[in-house]
Amino acid sequence: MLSYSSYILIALASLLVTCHALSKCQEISGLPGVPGRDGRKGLPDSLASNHSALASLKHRLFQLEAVLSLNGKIRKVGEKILASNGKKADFASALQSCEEAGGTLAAPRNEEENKAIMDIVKQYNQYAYLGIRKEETSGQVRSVNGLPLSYSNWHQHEPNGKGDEKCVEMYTDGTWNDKKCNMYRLTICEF
Ligand code: MAN
Ligand code: CA
Repeated sequence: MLSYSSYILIALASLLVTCHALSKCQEISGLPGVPGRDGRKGLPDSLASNHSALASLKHRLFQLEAVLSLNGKIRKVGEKILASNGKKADFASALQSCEEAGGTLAAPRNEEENKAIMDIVKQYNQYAYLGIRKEETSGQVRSVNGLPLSYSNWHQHEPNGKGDEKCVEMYTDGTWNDKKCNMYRLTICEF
């Protein structure tokens, strides 16, 4: 009668023989003490190649972001990327352009984001619509994703438009004004 550990040894031995015969050993080459082909101790080759594929993707993304930032095409702030198509549009069309591109109209959640959006407003020297609007009935100010605002940067005496001005524009000094939604304002999106 063979002991339990003998069965395990026999099973492991036949696995190694089979895998060598079929040249399929990379799946188990990461077993403790069996380095993978690239010498990465304990990491199976399949994981090691995922790791290096991810590392090259990361490097490529870094390069692309660097080029786009250098050319003033994007601004990175925290996890957000901000970008403008340089076009002026009414609020609904501006929002639509951003959503079609996979983002939404930029809505600053803090001073740092507000400053990053202001930099784009200054770059184009055009007031921009923010992704913020007044709720139809209550008039409560919300971001277009429906969240109530926890940050604001109203210009002095704003918002003053009552029911008349349901959208929000950013001035070149970064302050906000409630404004009619049918003006032509710079489109700035966040992704
Ligand atoms: C205009 C509009 C208003 C704004 C005032 C400020 O009337 O842009 O939204 O509040 O100017 O003077
Ligand atoms: Ca106003």
